Amino acid sequence: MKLKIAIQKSGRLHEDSIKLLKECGIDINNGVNKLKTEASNFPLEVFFLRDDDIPQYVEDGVADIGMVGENVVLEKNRQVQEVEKLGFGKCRLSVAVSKTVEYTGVQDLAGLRIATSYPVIVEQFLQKNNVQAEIHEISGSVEIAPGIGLADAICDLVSSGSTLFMNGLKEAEVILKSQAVLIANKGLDAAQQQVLNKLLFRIQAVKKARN
Ligand code: PRT
Ligand code: ZN
Repeated sequence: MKLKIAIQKSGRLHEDSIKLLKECGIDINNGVNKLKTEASNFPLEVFFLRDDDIPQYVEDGVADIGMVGENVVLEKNRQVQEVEKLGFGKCRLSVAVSKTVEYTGVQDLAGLRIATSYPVIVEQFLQKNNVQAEIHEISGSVEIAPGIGLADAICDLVSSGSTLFMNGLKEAEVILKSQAVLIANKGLDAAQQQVLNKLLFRIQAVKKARN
């Protein structure tokens, strides 16, 4: 039996995911454009996927576990369990407004058009705060929406803040602090759970050594 893990195929989490597995002593040869590969010294099969697809694959059991941003896990709202925070891919999901407007609090968002790729999380945030606003779902380049008149505010991932700054925006509300997490299918059998525990033990040791 091999445990199947899904990691990002390319993008911001790809290298850190591979690096973590390597530091766990797991040898994987990740040739370019490969869809999957096997570890040579650990019962692990690695699938390379788009991050957005990882929660569903793990819910469906196509993959048993996965490494993905907490922001994606919450947005996709799939039935998976979060097993461990991985300490990389750290960012904030924040609402930003034009730097020229005075922002005093969440009620200032009432009636605004908010552009985001995270409609589910933003909707939950607005409801929790009893604010009525219009959510415009767009899939990329969210930060240019206010500048072209498409929205009054945005909600997007922020790390250094330089993208917001370059687009004349400022961070108004932090909705979520996110990092990469290890998620698992909820119905793992005993053998799968045993391999997961072994992997988890190593991940925790790597995390400890990094601190
Ligand atoms: O192709 P695929 O669908 O797999 O990848 P993707 O393009 O959807 O995601 P990718 O690779 O951009 O990001 C993967 C994950 O990295 C995200 O889901 C987050 O969990 C995490 N992460 C950490 C970030 C950032 N930091 C980040 N800064 N994801 C995106 N950004 C973007 C942000 O959207 C904005 O455009 O970087 C820009 C802001 O950065 P600063 O430094 O200018 O603030
Ligand atoms: Zn994605």
